[in-house]
Amino acid sequence: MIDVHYWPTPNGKKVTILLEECGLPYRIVPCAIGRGDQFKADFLKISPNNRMPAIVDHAPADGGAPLALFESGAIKVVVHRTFTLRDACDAHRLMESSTHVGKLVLVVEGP
Ligand SMILES: N[C@@H](CCC(=O)N[C@@H](CS)C(=O)NCC(=O)O)C(=O)O
Repeated sequence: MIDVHYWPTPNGKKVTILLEECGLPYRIVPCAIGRGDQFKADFLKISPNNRMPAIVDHAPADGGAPLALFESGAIKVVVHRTFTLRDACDAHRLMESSTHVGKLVLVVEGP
């Protein structure tokens, strides 16, 4: 199950809309940006630029350790690839390569 650290803004909805469209299961973890949840230490481990949305996959398909990813563009790449490839993919390689996509998107789009 994927946790989506979320608040109902356009950037948050980009991710949940795609998850809904793909029919992939997920759980919402509220990240109330108005009260400063994005600055909490546990959240900054997931999203070091203190922005939501971010995701944590607690049970990757390859059975490995939990995986975290930030930046809506990178998350959408993972959701799309997961939907396309389902269990045929290596979850760790997918997330690790998408972390680099996330950094690229951060540089291109800004925080
Ligand atoms: N480029 C980021 C932008 C995310 C973003 O700006 N999130 C805002 C809400 S829409 C946020 O978490 N703001 C908290 C803050 O600025 O402290 C993405 O697409 O994920």
